[in-house]
Amino acid sequence: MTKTVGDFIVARLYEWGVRRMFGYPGDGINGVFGALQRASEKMQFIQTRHEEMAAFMASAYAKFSGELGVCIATSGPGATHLITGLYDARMDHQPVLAIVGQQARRALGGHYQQELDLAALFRDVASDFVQQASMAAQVRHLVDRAVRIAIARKTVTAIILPNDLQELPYEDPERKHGTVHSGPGYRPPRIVPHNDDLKDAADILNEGKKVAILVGAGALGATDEVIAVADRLQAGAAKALLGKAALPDDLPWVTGSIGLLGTEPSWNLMQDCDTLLMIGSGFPYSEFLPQEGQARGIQIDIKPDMLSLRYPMEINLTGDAAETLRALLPMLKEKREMSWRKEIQKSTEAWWKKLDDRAKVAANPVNPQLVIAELSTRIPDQAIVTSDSGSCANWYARDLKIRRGMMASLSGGLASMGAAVPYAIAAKFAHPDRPVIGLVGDGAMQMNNMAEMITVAKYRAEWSNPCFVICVFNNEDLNQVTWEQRVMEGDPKFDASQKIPDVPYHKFAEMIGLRGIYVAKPEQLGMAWDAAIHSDVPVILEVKTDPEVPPLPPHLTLEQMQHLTKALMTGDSHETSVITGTFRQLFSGLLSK
Ligand SMILES: Cc1ncc(C[n+]2csc(CCOP(=O)(O)OP(=O)(O)O)c2C)c(N)n1
Ligand SMILES: [Mg+2]
Repeated sequence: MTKTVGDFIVARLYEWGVRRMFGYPGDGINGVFGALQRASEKMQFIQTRHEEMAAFMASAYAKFSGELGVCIATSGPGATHLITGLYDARMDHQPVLAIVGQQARRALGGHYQQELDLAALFRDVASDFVQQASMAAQVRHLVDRAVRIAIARKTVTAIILPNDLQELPYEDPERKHGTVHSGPGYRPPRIVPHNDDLKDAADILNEGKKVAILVGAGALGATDEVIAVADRLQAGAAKALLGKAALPDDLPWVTGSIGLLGTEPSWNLMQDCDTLLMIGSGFPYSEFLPQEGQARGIQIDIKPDMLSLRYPMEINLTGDAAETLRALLPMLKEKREMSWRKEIQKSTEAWWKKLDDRAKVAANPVNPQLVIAELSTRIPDQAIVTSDSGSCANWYARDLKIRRGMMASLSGGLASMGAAVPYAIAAKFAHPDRPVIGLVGDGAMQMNNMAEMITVAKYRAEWSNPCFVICVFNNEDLNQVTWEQRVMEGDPKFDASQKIPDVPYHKFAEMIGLRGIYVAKPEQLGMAWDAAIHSDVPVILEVKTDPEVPPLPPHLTLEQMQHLTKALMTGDSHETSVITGTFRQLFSGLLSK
């Protein structure tokens, strides 16, 4: 059979190393799906329930595998559905290629059914490269450029394919004027700053008496190097949300997460340091970093546009985190003074103890922090953890103890709801032999994650390690925002927008052939986690959690406290229970600051 444009595209992606793509069909892209069927021994198509989920999976697949993530959808609504997941990849600097269908070339411009201006639609999210093909001889360089740009710049690219073009015979470009002759292949460069610049950075680090390190996603491949540098400088290290797995939490000088979802020792670390070394992080909230002028700053980032963005740095180094730190290490002097690190270790130890105590506070019915505390002691080696946006992201960031060898991620820059299950599915396709655990709020579960459990049921037999647990925090509330409204705006809980229906998530799991476990008593949690982690069928572990346990920043400002008091005094439906009970106990620590 003659090779079609669709066949060529699939074969060229294979040549680039692509082995699977996530998506959903439709007549705008049937020509490529025909090709996928013909190439099914080489290229796996993974069918999701919704195109947004396919794009989240492509983003997470890139995060967990380090390879290009590819998603595919039809014209019109298929293409528009992709957008949120693509922005997730873009905000978190992941290489993702979107392949989308379009109406036939002869119909374009005719207000035709499902005809949208897709190049305009993708112009922002795929601003590095978006092209609509119009000729068979053009698709070779479109694929080569879209893939090379996505992986080299760690960004999103898009190719738009009119449906009639996909079925035409493929032709290589002729050898004549006005043709493009591209080839596949890319070898990433070694990116290390100049020695003189490293030396300048080393001088500052050597002079510092209280060095604080902040790591982000860019440091995920540099664990050994960060540890070596931190030890030599007697530094403490905080972790931005996407850098959670960059350092294990059992190191006594690792202060945990930073920011609104952060910890007290991370706050103290930044407040008291005289030198800040920031590695591979775009952590957005400058108010959690040292005050301008307080600390001398050095930043390492592979993306120059991320430098000196959150704190005015004295030295801005463009480089790969591991390579740069390796080159820097021999220039650093062993610090003899231990008091700064001892201080950090003391406040970190006290903080873990405080978290332990908070998790044990009685709640109605289950304290959400206890869910994570019980997981932390049981989480299997090599596990991959994903979290949704919502209050569980606080517990994930703050309370979950990550060990060496684990991976963890979530929708960071975009902070979108509806990502934890597609992220977990992508983790399984990237590493079928590893246990995967997702943490999801009930609102996020209802949004899209629930439907994606059907995808789990469809593909679970392919995963060699059966451990796949989605833990749903059922608090019948959009809790993160309820607290934000109370604290940031001073508004009482707005039941119309915040309360959500109670749904038996565990029963849904059973209906679709998975296992459901329901916990409404704190003493059942440990056994429930054990059963879920060791189940040979994917599990929804539904826990009835208390919405009145506040997922609040480590240090409330006076203004925020005033807002909160106002909210509680002006008719919050949970006024009584909030002011008494768990709230008071959990707040006692914060209020006394
Ligand atoms: C797509 C999207 N819509 C809205 C938001 C704003 N938002 C952030 S967290 C949250 C509440 C999440 O509720 P739930 O999933 O039940 O988790 P909870 O906070 O109750 O634990 C909302 C509405 C968002 N981040 N993403
Ligand atoms: Mg909720």
